[in-house]
Amino acid sequence: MNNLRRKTLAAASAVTLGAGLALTGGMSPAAAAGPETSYLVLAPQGNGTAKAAARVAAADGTVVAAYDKIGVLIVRSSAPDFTTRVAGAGVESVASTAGLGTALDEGETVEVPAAAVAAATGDPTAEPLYNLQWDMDQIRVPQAHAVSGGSPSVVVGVLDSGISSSHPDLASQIARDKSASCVGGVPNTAEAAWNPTTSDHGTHVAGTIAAAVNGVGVTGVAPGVKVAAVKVVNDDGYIFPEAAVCGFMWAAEHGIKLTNNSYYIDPWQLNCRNDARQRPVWKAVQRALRYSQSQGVLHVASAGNSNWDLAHKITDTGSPNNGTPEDRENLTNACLVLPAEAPGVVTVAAVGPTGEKSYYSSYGQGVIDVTAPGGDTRFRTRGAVSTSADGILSTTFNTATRTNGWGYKQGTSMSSPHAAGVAALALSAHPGMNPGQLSSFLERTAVAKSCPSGVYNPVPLIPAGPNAYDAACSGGNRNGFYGAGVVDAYNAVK
Ligand SMILES: [Ca+2]
Ligand SMILES: [Ca+2]
Repeated sequence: MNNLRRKTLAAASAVTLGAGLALTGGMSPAAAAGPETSYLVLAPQGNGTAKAAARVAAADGTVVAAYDKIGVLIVRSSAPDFTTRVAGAGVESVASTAGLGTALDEGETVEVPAAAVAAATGDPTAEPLYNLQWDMDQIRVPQAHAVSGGSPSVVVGVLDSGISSSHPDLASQIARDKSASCVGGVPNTAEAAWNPTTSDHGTHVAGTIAAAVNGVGVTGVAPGVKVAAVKVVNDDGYIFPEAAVCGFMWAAEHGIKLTNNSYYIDPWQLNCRNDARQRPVWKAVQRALRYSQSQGVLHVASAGNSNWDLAHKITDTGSPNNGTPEDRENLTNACLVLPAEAPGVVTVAAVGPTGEKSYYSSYGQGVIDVTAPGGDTRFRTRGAVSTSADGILSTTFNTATRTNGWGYKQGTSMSSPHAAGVAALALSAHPGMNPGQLSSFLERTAVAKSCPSGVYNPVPLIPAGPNAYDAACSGGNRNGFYGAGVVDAYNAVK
């Protein structure tokens, strides 16, 4: 169902792009016959993009963004034969990004009524909704805040669907001068551009990282730090590669030392490095990540909600549920979930209120680095019904009524920002750590958790297919379910 919806939305998106074609000059009549498509054009690294840009123009393409430092051009063209025409000296590779978008796995939001305003005390446990924030107790946020709630010089880039800048728990927390929309691959710093449109996913993520201790609503893991809205999700819920590249480069060039990435490639649209059409996407993302890491940025990413063993993809024999099963035999570990599986990225799994792996959380020995609370609304009834209070409570924005509020969501989308928040506390307490040091510190201060014995299935009553949520954990102190362990806010600052 989800996949069908995503494909439908992708088609709708292409139509919209085509409608914008009339505004673009320089098209020959023949070229204008095709729908406008976005491309990543990679130049050989280290030689600039001038030659590639000239080839793009000659092939009836328009450069909409040039990332010279990594040799990547974001291009739009309606020329049906653009890919073949642009090839030549100065162009290393080219890929259409159509169909390679990533979609947020957005669960339903369960809103709660706004609570009465209480006096701000600086104590997170005094926040009106704190008694619903089991996640903060689990990773020892109150104990951490007795030492430090973080430094305002630390800015966490929230690569997501935007942040509501009018939210009473977030308005004071946003680094507006470091916020932008990267939708389309080009930064747009207008405040309206980086506010939410059709999704409040980013608003929820931002609240987990840094909701204020202000006597209103909830607390974030690191209320003393700032968040930057870096909008990469388009109105259909897709993150196209050019938006992600733009977001990584934006962070690198705006002093953002940490980013949270609660999105992932659709399981049927993995970026396979051994696929000629997808390899340029992998390379462009890899170049942007490497460059940003060289500028001191640590990226934290969600592992995904497919209960997938990411270490053994070839054994995954599931098919797309839209009626077009695909041969999964060729999906080896050459195919990566991006950015979660890119080198140097902190890969985060999820646990529920009991501290056990969330039923949906993907896993994998050697892939998961740490885990964090993401909620598990099914374990309590063994899958029979959903219990929203076992999700993660954070800030919300109702996109229908355009009103701010608080509500529950669950997913590795929610666990990743807990890890990013702890990393932000760590960087506040121990400034100057480079991305590798910070990543190691996050792992070292996590609380190790052993594998459960035998086959794990926390929700046996979910009738979603044979063994839908079975999972096998392997490894010792560091293992496939929990990585180095559950992040710990107090250990990060004490
Ligand atoms: Ca608050
Ligand atoms: Ca990793």
